[in-house]
Amino acid sequence: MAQLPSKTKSDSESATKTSPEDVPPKKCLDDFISALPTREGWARPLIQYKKYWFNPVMLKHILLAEQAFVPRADDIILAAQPKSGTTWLKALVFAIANRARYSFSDHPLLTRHAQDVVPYIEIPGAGTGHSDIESSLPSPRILATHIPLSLLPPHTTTCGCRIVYLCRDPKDVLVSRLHFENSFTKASNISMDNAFSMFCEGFSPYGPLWDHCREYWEASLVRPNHIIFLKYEEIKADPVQVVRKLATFLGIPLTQEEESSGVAQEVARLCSFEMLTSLQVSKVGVTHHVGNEVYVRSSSFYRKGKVGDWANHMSQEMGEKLDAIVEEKLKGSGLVF
Ligand code: PAP
Repeated sequence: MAQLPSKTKSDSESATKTSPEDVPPKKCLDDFISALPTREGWARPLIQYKKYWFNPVMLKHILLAEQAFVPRADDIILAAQPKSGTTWLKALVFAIANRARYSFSDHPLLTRHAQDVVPYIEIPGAGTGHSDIESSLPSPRILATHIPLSLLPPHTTTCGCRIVYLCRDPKDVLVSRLHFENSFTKASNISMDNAFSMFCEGFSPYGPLWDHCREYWEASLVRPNHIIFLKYEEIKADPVQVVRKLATFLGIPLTQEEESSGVAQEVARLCSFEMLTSLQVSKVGVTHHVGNEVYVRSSSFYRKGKVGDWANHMSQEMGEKLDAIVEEKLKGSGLVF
């Protein structure tokens, strides 16, 4: 049972909340970012901005989004700490929101990468990202983000839009992160021990993980009609039930007729790890272009898709240590993993 948070939303947000005045003009962004603390260790150096660590290219786009992104009351925003199952969530929400539009046998998700059907607020390219293209998307938009709640563009949490936040056991996030980092280039060879130490310090892309989760968790308790907090493990345990829950949260609950014809089961099957990884579009090519700055192999978004794979990569003792750190950091919030 969730306890009420010890801090109110306004307390936790005001601690780090950014505002457009804090962000330098576009032409000065590179200088601004290069003056921030930098640390190496992951495949690319990370920059610290207001307690969170970012890839410098991403940080620039987050700051640009801060100035340019205009949220709409009917937006659906999918938020997650990276490697928590964003790809899965994108597929699920896209399929739920468009279920009247597409047949399951001839569905866009069968030919388009799940990452590409929902644009990121902070990642331009592939038709996305705080650009003219994004602002011209028809309502209701489905958008994704890894941006911490306290750094979201102004009014995103208060404009009335719905936010779906997805978190995952931090141990599995770490293992997924390590494999993802080591897949960037052949030269990337970060050890589990190093990744573990960095992660335990809160030093990881969009980390500390616990602050990221805690901000959305606390906001979801304050505004449950606008922010829903999900766990990867919960979707794994009963994807069909989560499809129903998401449809209801989004204001488009499944009808009796849809229940009878098995729509929730069809959505869960279409978005399953087995289905998505069987598709050609998940096996070849690249996705996520930010100019030429960032690209990722399409296949890198799928690895094992399991709960508890951490135990194959770190010792029991390491698992317990990370659990204890996370528990301590989340103390008083009511959020537990
Ligand atoms: P991102 O942060 O780069 O967007 P994200 O999709 O959040 O990645 O996380 C990737 C993880 O979700 C991978 O976990 P793993 O490394 O432990 O295997 C990936 O396998 C998993 N994943 C992607 N799609 C699905 C799915 N349909 N069902 C279950 N897990 C999935």
